[in-house]
Amino acid sequence: MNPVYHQAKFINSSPHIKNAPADQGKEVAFAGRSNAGKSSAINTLTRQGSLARISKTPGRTQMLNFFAINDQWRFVDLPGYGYAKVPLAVKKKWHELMEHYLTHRKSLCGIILVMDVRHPLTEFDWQMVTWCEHSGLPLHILLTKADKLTYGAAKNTLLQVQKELKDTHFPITLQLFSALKKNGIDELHQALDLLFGSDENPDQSVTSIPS
Ligand SMILES: Nc1nc2c(ncn2[C@@H]2O[C@H](COP(=O)(O)OP(=O)(O)O)[C@@H](O)[C@H]2O)c(=O)[nH]1
Ligand SMILES: [Mg+2]
Repeated sequence: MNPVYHQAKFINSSPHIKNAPADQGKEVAFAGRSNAGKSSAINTLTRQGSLARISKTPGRTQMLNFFAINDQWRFVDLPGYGYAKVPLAVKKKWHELMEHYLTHRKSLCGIILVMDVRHPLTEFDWQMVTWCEHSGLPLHILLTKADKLTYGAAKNTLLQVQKELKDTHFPITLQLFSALKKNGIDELHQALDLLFGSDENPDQSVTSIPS
């Protein structure tokens, strides 16, 4: 467990990259289909019940939601994708926004791809895997809602997904997760520590500031 993630604070929401926080330090992005469980995963890993708004209406939140962990590290909750009822124009806009964000954001240091364990590796998930592969971005996959399956079935899915990704040529790690049962938090914290590329935590290097 890394308590640094518990201090995450909301910065802002924006439909454009131009309102994003300054492109410095390091940023980890949470991507995945609408309703996959991105916001719930952020709330669970930060131990903050309503930090990222949990939407019951899929496809509603076409926003980049930024959170500060400390003055160097951020999360961004990316707009969901793959919701069939979204009009074509919205899908096109989403595609442009994502492409722009993923190719231009210098502080982006890794992606957490959130998938519902019952529906892994959709066409959109593969697109994200391909984008990461092209840009050499490390990827960690969360197979969430693991509570919806028996442990054996969830484990089988994990192995199956691992097998399907074996031919990709960049670092991918994956795990089971449940926001409901709060399972997999330690593993997720460790994956985030690796994505942020540091066991040296900027906060821990400052012991105390004399007054
Ligand atoms: N059973 C279960 N439901 C979950 C889990 N994570 C999210 N959900 C539910 O799935 C729905 C979508 O979650 P949300 O976090 O808003 O997904 P997002 O659109 O990817 O941000 C909500 O109704 C959540 O309560 C989980 O681990 N287990
Ligand atoms: Mg959400």
